[in-house]
Amino acid sequence: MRALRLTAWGEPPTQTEVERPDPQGAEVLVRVEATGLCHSDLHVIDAAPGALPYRLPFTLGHEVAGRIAALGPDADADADGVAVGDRVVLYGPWGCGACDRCAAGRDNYCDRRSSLAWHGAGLGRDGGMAAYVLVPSARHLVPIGDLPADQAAPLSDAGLTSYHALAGLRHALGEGTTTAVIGVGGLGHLAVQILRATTPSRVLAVDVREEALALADRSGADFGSLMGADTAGVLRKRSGGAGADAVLDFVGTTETLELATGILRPGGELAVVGSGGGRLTVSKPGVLPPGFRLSLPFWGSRPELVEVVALARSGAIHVETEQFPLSAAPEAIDRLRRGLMRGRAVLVPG
Ligand code: FEH
Ligand code: ZN
Ligand code: ZN
Repeated sequence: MRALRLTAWGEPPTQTEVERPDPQGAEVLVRVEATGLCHSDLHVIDAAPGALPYRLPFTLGHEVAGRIAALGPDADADADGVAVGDRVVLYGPWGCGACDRCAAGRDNYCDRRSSLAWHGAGLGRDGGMAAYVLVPSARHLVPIGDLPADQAAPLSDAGLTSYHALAGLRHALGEGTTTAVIGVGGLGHLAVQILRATTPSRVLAVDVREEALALADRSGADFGSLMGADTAGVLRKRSGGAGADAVLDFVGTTETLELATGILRPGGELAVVGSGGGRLTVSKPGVLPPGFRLSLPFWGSRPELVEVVALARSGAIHVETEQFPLSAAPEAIDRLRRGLMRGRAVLVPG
C-alpha cells in the first residue's frame, strides 16, 4: 500500500510502498477513509535529528477515521464495543498502556510519556496517511456510526484538543461571561462551535485573516476582530468593560500571549493550546491580572473523544475542511505552512 512516510529528519515525507500490516495479538487493522493534517505534522517534519524520540521511518497521520478491516486473534472487540466493519475514529495519543492515566484512557498524560519512543499514531508509530493503519488495541477506537470520515477524523485531534482545553475552564463560562478565541483555524473554529453548543458564554474571535473571521462568524462567534494595535481595547469593550473571563490561545506566540493577558479579567482563565513558542513572564508583583490561572492543555482523553463524537453526531459541530487526495499531501503541507488553509486539511487515501 502507498504511505506518506518520514524517512529522514529535516527532509520532506515521501510517498512509499509498504506492506499492508497484518494485525497480531490485540491489534486492530483499520482501513483509512480520511486523515487530518495538523500543524504538529509540520513540527515533526521540520524536527532536527534528536529533537524527537521517534525512530525513523514511520508513516505520518495522527487524526484518522476509517473502517475496521481485521482484528488480531487477541483483540477484545466486545469489551471495547467494536467489530469488523465498524466505522471508527482513532484515539490518537498512545501511552504506555499500563499506568493509571492510560488505564483511564488519558494516554495524553501518560506517566511514562518521557520514556516512550512515540506519542501515538503518526507520531513515532505508523499513522493514518496510508490505506491502512494498525492500532495497538481496540481501546484506541471510538465508533462514529455514519459520520462522514472528513467530519470524523478532525474530531480526534482538532476537536478533542479544543474540547479538552475548554473542559478545564467550564467554571468560568457561565451566564454573562465572555470567552476570547485567538486563532480561528482547524482547532479554533471547532472551539467556537463547542463553546456555542455547551456554554452560554459570549464568544469573541481574533485572527489575522478576514476569511478566518468569516469562519468564526459561520461557527457562531458573537464578534470577530482582526489582530491589531487596538485589539485589546476593542475586545475589552465587547466584553462589557470587565475583560474576558476566559481566553483560548490557539496560536501561542508572545504577541498573542500579551493580547490574552491584556484582555483577561482578574481571576480569569488562560488556556494556551497553540505551539507558537511564545513567552510570558510570570512574576509577583507584576503586570498580569491578579488571580488569573494558566493551563497548557495537551490533546485529550478517550472519554472526552466519545463526548466530542456525540456532539458531532448531534449536529452541534461541523468541521470546515479542505480535502486533498493523499497523493497531493505535498500541496496540502505547503498550503498549511503558508497559512492558506481554511479550516482543517483532510487527506483521503486513493
Ligand atoms: C501531537 C503530538 C505532539 C505535539 C502536539 C500534538 C498535537 O497535534 C496533538 O493535539
Ligand atoms: Zn495534531
Ligand atoms: Zn501510560
